[in-house]
Amino acid sequence: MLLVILILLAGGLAFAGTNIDPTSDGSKYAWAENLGWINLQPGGPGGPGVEVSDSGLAGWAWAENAGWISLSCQNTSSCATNAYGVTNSLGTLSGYAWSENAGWINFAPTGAGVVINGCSGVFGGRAWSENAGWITFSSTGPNPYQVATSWRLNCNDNNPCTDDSCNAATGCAHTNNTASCDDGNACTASDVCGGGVCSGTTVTAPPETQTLLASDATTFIWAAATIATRYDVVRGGLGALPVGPDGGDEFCFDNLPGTSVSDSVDPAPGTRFWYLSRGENACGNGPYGQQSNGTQRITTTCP
Ligand SMILES: [Ca+2]
Ligand SMILES: [Ca+2]
Ligand SMILES: [Ca+2]
Repeated sequence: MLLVILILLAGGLAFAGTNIDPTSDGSKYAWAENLGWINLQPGGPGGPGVEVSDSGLAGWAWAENAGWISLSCQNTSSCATNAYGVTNSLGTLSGYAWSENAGWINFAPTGAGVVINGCSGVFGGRAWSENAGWITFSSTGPNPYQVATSWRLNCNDNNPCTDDSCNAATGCAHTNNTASCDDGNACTASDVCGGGVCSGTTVTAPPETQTLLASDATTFIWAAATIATRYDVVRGGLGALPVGPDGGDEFCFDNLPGTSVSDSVDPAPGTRFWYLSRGENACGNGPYGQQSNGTQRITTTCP
C-alpha cells in the first residue's frame, strides 16, 4: 500500500506545500481512537502534508496504522469520478477525507465536527470514521496535542470606517473609528467616519464672492469664496447696465482656477467696463450678488 501510494505521489503530482505546524512545535498530530496518531505534516514543510486554504484542505495526512489519508479528490485527479474533499467555510470544516484502510472520514458528523480557530489557527473538535472511530484534533488533557495552521480568517470587512482585528477568544471584531474617508459624494465635504459609516457635510453652491476690486488697469481680483473650486467672471460695458440678461455686450471668463483675471481688451475711448465674479463647484454656482435695489443680479452669459 505504501509503495503504491508513493509511486502515485511521485507520478507528476505537485504539492501545494503545507501550512500545518507553522511554529514547528509539533502542532501536527490528531488522535484516532482506532488508528493512533495521524500526522498532518508527515513530510515536513513543503512535503505532501495538509494545506489549509479559504476553500478547504488539500494534500495528505499519514496515519501510522492506516497509511495515507487523502483530504481532496484533487490529490489523485479523481474528482470527475468521485468528488470528495474537506471544505473550509470561515473555519468550519465539512465534507469527507478518504483512507484506503480507514474508509470515509466525515469532518462534520452529527453532534460533532472539526473547526479551525480563524484567529489562532488551532484545530478543534472531532471527525468520525466508521472504521477508525473518533478522530480528535486537539486535547488539553494529560497528554496535550493539537493541529495548528498558519491559515487565518480574513477579518477585513472592506469598511474603512471600522478597525478590524482577530481575537482568538472572540473572533473577528470591527470597531468603529473616526478616520477621514471618502463617501464617494462630491457634494459632501470633510468626509469622516462615524458609527461605522462615512459621511460629510453637504456642500451647496459657494457663497457670493467678496472684496471685488481692480488691482491694476487690466487685472480684476476678488477674495476666495469658501468651497468654491473655480470662478466665472462676467465683463460688461457700464453704459449697458444693468447686468444681464445674457450675451450681448457681456463677455465671460469661464471656469477660472484662481481669484483673478487679466483682461487684455480695453474699453472703447470714453467708456468703461464692469466686472463681476462668482464661485462655482460641482454642486452648484454661487450668486453674482445683488443690485442696489436688492434684487439678484442674473445673467446667463457664463455657463
Ligand atoms: Ca474595516
Ligand atoms: Ca464627499
Ligand atoms: Ca462656469
